[in-house]
Amino acid sequence: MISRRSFVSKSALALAGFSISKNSSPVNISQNINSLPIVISTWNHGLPANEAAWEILSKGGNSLDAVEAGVRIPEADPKVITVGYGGIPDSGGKVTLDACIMDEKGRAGSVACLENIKHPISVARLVMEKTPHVMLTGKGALQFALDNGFEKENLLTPQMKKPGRSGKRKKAFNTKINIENQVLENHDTIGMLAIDRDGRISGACTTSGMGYKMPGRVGDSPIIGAGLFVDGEVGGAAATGSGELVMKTLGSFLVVELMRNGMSPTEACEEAVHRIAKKIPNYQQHQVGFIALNKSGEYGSYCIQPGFNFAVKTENKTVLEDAETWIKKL
Ligand code: SD4
Repeated sequence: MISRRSFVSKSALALAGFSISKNSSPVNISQNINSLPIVISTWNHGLPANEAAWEILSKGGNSLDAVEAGVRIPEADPKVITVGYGGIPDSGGKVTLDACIMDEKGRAGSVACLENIKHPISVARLVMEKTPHVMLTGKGALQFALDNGFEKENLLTPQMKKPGRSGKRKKAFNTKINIENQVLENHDTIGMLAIDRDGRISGACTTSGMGYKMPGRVGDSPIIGAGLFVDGEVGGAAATGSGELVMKTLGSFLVVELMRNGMSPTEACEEAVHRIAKKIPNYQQHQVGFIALNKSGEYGSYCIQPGFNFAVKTENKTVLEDAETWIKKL
């Protein structure tokens, strides 16, 4: 049965000239809901990240350059302890980074378990642009970065070395993972989606991953289709939260496919969260949040439990919005 919100939204889309398809042909986008350009990104560190992206978008620049420049802001900021430099280490005390990037042509690049490089997103972009591959990991990714002029840096900040943190390290990650209200700092990957003035959509996702994770663990963030997916004909989606849940449901790809078949961004994100709730036992002990942006500039988001917000920037709007949540419905 179709919900009222879904019906209203689909009717509005139909009136706005969208063709709503139940098969896999792309949504026909004939009108912009938000003015372009537009950029959206996860969590409150998305606000300064969006500003950096906007610098490029507002001058008519490419969304690919914009998302890279945008997410480099939290990557370089030691106060953001879940992305890049200053990120929470793994249980062995090492900061290992995951990132990926994708453009409207379906090109994609990714790095996983990368150490000692402050801007994994820029390495991911080079993987996309300079290699025949999509993903490089660990030592190979580091070597590739060094070969391309990146410098080796110590990413473990004094704050992350403090003795008070060793207790947390011992607990590691073995029981329940990323329970938002128990491990407060254990979230905050940045996922960013942008459409430039020419209608090109790109996305980027970068993280130090789950805090105190097992050495070698890779989450959803560098996995194309899980942490991020972009289809130039439809839109894009990005995920944050417990990566394992997103990987098991290929969340971002799912959101984009649902939009292709006529759902609004919010409805698509809700359905992806619903899929997790249906398939994954104990999902209530986790947080997962999705953001999505369709080609028309319409955006939306949805998460498992309260607490997830995302930043939006357009010509007329600079806001942090709370995502709709699933748990309140139980
Ligand atoms: C991961 N999804 O490594 C990342 C962590 C994260 O909000 O986004 N937390 O599983």
